[in-house]
Amino acid sequence: MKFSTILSCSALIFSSAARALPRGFSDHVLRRSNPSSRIEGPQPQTADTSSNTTIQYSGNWSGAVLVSPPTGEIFNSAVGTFTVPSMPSVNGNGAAAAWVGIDGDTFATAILQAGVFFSVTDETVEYGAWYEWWPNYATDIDTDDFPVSAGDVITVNIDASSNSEGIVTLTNESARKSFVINLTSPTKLSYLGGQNAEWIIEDYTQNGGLVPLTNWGTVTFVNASASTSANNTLGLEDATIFDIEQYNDIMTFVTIDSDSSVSISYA
Ligand SMILES: *[C@@H]1O[C@H](CO)[C@@H](O)[C@H](O)[C@H]1NC(C)=O
Ligand SMILES: *[C@@H]1O[C@H](CO)[C@@H](O)[C@H](O)[C@H]1NC(C)=O
Ligand SMILES: *[C@@H]1O[C@H](CO)[C@@H](O)[C@H](O)[C@H]1NC(C)=O
Ligand SMILES: *[C@@H]1O[C@H](CO)[C@@H](O)[C@H](O)[C@H]1NC(C)=O
Ligand SMILES: *[C@@H]1O[C@H](CO)[C@@H](O)[C@H](O)[C@H]1NC(C)=O
Ligand SMILES: CC(=O)N[C@H]1CO[C@H](CO)[C@@H](O)[C@@H]1O
Repeated sequence: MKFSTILSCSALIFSSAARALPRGFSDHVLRRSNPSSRIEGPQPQTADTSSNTTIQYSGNWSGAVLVSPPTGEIFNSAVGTFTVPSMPSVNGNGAAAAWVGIDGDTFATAILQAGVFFSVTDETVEYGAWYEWWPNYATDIDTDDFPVSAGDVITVNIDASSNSEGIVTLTNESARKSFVINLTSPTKLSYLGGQNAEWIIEDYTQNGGLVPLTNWGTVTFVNASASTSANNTLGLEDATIFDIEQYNDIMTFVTIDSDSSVSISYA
């Protein structure tokens, strides 16, 4: 696990010394967001025939993915805003994570991503912000520094300054507080390709196993877009919809509401 310098920002000053051991690590909770595990072969037919949107099934990911940048360009940023959901049901333990990222679908050797996890244990809901450059584990952001609760409006900015460096910014729009961190690729094998940009709710891995998926109701990413090396800004119009399918059950329902918005529901 690599530690990077932490930018101070207008509202919050973080001390790297104070964060030498993030809370998640001291608790031995190792979370990891994974590349999409696309499910190929015969697929259930739930496609909305009134549009030409492509639907793809995954064991892990639901949401919207821009599967490739325009020819000759690469994605170098992705942004989106969502409201942290209140869990509609706390019966049964489970979890999920909402995040914005670059790569990890067809470009499977890297993901630069950040977001919020929500986890239900014994009828208690826990939220936390995190960032990750896959294949590293997610790093939990100390909740004393960046508390997350249901109803918070969070903007996630993922900026790749090069294929091996990136800046992750999470902003609490309600409080105008930001958390900013510069990250570097954990290995030479995890340089970014800039081939995918995505807005996802994921069934993530914790301590080596997939968490049971919790019911988050609906999460809508708004003001969602990705930018490219040629300064093009792309919306979600041509995005591929991803639904989570496990054991032949489709667990999610995803709609692209507009060029800047995707809604992801637990089905
Ligand atoms: C973070 O990255 C930006 C852009 O590359 C750079 O301007 C800034 O100095 C970096 N900050 C730190 C603390 O390294
Ligand atoms: C779907 O694609 C066909 C062929 O390209 C086109 O004629 C039609 O207008 C498209 N439908 C929508 C809803 O975009
Ligand atoms: C966001 O702001 C709201 C309102 O000030 C506050 O209750 C909440 O704890 C903040 N969350 C974060 C992540 O800063
Ligand atoms: C989306 O962007 C518009 C225009 O910048 C802004 O007015 C609005 O507050 C944003 N929505 C959210 C939920 O942040
Ligand atoms: C993109 O925009 C930045 C900032 O305006 C500019 O410095 C850069 O040259 C532009 N790149 C291209 C490929 O147009
Ligand atoms: C259920 C499922 O498909 N889990 C997958 C999540 O993603 C990782 C990495 O791609 C796979 O190893 C898991 O099998």
